[in-house]
Amino acid sequence: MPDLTKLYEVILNGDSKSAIAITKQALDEGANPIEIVNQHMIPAMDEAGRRFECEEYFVPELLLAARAMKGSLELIRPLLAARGDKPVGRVIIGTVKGDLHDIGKNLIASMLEGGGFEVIDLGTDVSPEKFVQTVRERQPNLVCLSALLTVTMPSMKTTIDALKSAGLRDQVRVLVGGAPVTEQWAKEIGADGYGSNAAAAVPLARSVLAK
Ligand code: B12
Repeated sequence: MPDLTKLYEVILNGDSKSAIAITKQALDEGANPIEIVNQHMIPAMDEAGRRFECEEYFVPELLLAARAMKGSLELIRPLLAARGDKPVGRVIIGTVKGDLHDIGKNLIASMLEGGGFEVIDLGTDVSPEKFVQTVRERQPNLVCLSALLTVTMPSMKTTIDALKSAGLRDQVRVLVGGAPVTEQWAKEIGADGYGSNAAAAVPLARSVLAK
């Protein structure tokens, strides 16, 4: 088994090539994909964020770290998303308007796919109008909104309000998440649930749909 603490270091240093090589070797040798993500990859991104806050890192370093993380995740995603035939529900997911962060959103999408959901991923910087249009066209059971910036959190409320104005709010459950998002915020904006991490996403999605 490769030294996975090295994965943390190479992601933090933005070394995609090494990140992919270590991840591949670890998976080949039977490492648990979720543990690789939670114990080594996410802590590396948290440290990159801390350094950014202290002005030790700037946007280029964040971008390199994100690229290294995404390279590793490409290998892990198919393992999270392996599922059976019959979808248990349809989900529309996206990062809200103004926000370009998609690593966490992609992880949630993979976990939901792995949990048997059909996932329609609208990407990043998704306008309320786009969510409304897709809900109308695709009739999902669940809408998942992600935001990583305090300044884009209000876009979650705007999106929920747009679903209400379009008369679609009663047809779907809405889940919200992302580093600055809280349970309290979810209640304030009228979401049906809040999840703090990828592991919580599937049980949360199932439980809100069962209500
Ligand atoms: C990587 C990164 C970037 C990359 C993003 C690349 C990409 N493709 O995603 C780049 C370089 C582009 C970037 C840009 C910026 N960033 Co940035 N970024 C980060 C960083 C370091 C990591 C984010 C990440 O990927 N984490 C790992 C993933 C796995 O975690 P996650 O996203 O939180 O997701 C998990 C949970 O939150 C949850 N979840 C997420 N979504 C959802 C949805 C649902 C429904 C559920 C249930 C759960 C859920 O589950 C996920 C998995 O466990 C964070 C710091 C941090 N620690 O968060 C800063 C951070 C978010 N960025 C920040 C800032 C300020 C910016 C910029 C404004 C910088 C600038 N001056 O340009 C720009 C904004 C660009 C924009 N318009 O969006 C600040 C935000 C501060 C704030 N409170 O608003 C942070 C916190 C850094 C800091 N400490 O200051 N960034």
